[in-house]
Amino acid sequence: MAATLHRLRSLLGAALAAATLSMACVSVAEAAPTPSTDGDVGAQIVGGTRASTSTYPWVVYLATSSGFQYCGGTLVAPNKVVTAAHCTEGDSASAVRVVAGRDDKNSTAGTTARVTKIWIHPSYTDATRGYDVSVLTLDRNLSQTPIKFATSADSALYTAGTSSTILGWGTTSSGGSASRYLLKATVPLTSNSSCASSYGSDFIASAMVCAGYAQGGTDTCQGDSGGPLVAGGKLIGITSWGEGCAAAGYPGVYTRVATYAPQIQAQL
Ligand code: 4AZ
Repeated sequence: MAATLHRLRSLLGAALAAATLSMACVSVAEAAPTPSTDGDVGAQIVGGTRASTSTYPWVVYLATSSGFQYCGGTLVAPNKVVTAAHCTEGDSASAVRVVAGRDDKNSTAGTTARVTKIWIHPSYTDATRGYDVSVLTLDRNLSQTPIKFATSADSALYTAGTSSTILGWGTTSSGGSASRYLLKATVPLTSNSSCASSYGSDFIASAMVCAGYAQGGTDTCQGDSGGPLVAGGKLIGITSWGEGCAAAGYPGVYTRVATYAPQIQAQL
């Protein structure tokens, strides 16, 4: 199964391949419609709609030094971003940029920060083994408002059926093009037993939480990794992995933030 899992490096790999081919610029713009912010036109993340960083100020994206967006992240303190370990594995801090306050990747809105430190959970090896969490320290305090993250006191937020929000600039279909704009969607959390039925022993309930409709159609996708899963006004998950995107019977899998709250807190 692991060979069919789609993760962030597919997008960064595309960027690096493009650089190798000496393309002057990697265009991430879609020819697709450009629905107005918070409208309901178009089908994006997969099955989502446009959102504004004014409404979700803590959602950020990770970019290469040439500006290519390859992952998401969440501001949890003025100079700290939570993302996925699989987004930062092998990176040097000096190569990573964090972009805040920019809905449209083809704009210069908001702020681009540099990264001075990358912390990766020391037990991380592969997203399907858990520990898919990383904390970035920025070179400045951002003006955007951070969000609180779930702790062991927030177990109620993980109840099956809880309505959660996913956000990102990733692809709008599995293997498709990345979104030019920030997109959002609402998905219900699944039960642990349901997610175990989907993914077998790759699903580790203590380390992960799943979200999506049984019939599929709405999900995070490539390039959304590292971004937020939010419920009850808190960061409860980090976009991590899944079998394709938005497929019936295969919900998205998210790092269970409450499990790693002590390690995250120790980085703040
Ligand atoms: C990715 O590659 C990715 N459908 C993120 C989430 C999911 C699949 C892939 C879940 O970033």
